[in-house]
Amino acid sequence: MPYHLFKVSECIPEREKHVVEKGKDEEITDALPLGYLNTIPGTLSERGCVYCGAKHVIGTPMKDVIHMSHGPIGCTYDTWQTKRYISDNDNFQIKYTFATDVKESNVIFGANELLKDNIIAAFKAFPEIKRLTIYQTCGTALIGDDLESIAKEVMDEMPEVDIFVCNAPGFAGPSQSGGHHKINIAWVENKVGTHEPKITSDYTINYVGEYNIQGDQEVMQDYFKRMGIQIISTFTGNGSYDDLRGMHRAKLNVLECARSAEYICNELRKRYGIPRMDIDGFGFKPLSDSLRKIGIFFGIEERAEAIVKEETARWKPELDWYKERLKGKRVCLWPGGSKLWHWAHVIHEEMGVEVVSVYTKFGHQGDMEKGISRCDCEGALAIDDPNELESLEAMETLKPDVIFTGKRPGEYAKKIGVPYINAHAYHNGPYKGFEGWVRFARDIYNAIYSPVHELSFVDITKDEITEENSFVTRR
Ligand code: CFM
Repeated sequence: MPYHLFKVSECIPEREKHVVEKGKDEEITDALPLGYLNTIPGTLSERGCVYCGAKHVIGTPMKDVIHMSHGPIGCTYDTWQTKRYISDNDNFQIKYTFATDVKESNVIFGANELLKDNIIAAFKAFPEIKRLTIYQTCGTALIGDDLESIAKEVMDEMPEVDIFVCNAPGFAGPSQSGGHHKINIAWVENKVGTHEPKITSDYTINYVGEYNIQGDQEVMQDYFKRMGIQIISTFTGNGSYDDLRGMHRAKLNVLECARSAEYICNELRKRYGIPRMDIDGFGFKPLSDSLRKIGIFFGIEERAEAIVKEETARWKPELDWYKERLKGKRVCLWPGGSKLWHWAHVIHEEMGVEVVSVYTKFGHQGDMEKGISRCDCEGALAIDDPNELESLEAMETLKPDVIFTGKRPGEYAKKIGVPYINAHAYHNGPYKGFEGWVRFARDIYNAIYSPVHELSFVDITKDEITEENSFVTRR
């Protein structure tokens, strides 16, 4: 049912349609908040732009590549050393960031030459790297710079290098989700099929929609290897540019984040007949079922079963220890896209917490539908594309014990005494895999039970914590 709570909706009435309360006996589809529409001007959305989705979510986790942003330096600068998609290539892709640093005069006279000079300079500075990606930004898209022709010129002059062009300027859609789509299609269109991988197993997969956040990919890769499966490529965490050009040779696409990467799976199915299998590396039950499914596909179920048995025996007792202590704790589950439905049910089931609110920054309506259906708590608040005021008001009303969200909402949650877990880049991840799931439970436990939160919302130089001024003790 629609939920009229937010102060914001008094001045921006359209926002009201973006918030609902999970009702009793209600058809989920009748009760969805509006989702994945253009951001309403003036609401101060927390979404990322299309360029961000293309480059900073999907492009740059590729590990053996110079990733060049063609635009003003600010578009890429704040990712320098801040992203957490690590790699086994000495983290080259997060250690360095490259931009053409477009200035006013370039906007007037064009920046094609500037781009070419920068590409050549970057290859000279890192002679061991032979692959490069270029990302269009708003500014250079508006002045009409021709990235493809520059890439071609350089490749003609330097035959040992390969360049990928991504035309996904910030304004080209409602959020980062538009950029996911654009880079998926551009990669399959321009690069898949241009490199032949070496096949070493009968069981070959592409591991798709996995970004190696704090090592997720490496944890999952270990299970696949133990099953005798060859990973032709990972799209794109810890992934290699040339491996990703060979995606057409895999027998199965194993898809983790459908929100960001279902497009390339669907294209690979159409163009090369490779089936798509959706899996889930979060949580004991979803992960066990996923490994079994892959096992069944290749006729090697017993190998999956052996891993499930071994890992469950090793990690389940620890998970249960945390579950005992997290039972009934109230959680606001506020991620970006697909973690909403990957987590909504399983954190309740396996960690005992109650999800009192779900939100998504840029998820499509289907993501919200799955999120609400899997959320077990009657009356949970579902919010699409929230802003700071709405989030604050929701927290004041719901009084969660912890929120799972990003750095920006996380920081203001802390100010009102609500502990936060970084749902995007994690605290002490990886969170995927059996071992990762226990790490997640441990981080939640540490967040909730840390005494520091009792000090974070009062002026400790003046005030003493009392029943009245303590948000924590008030609960
Ligand atoms: Fe997929 Fe992601 Fe997510 Fe996403 Fe993201 Fe992310 Fe996310 Mo941050 S690809 S939709 S655009 S699972 S960066 S690794 S954590 S918002 S919920």
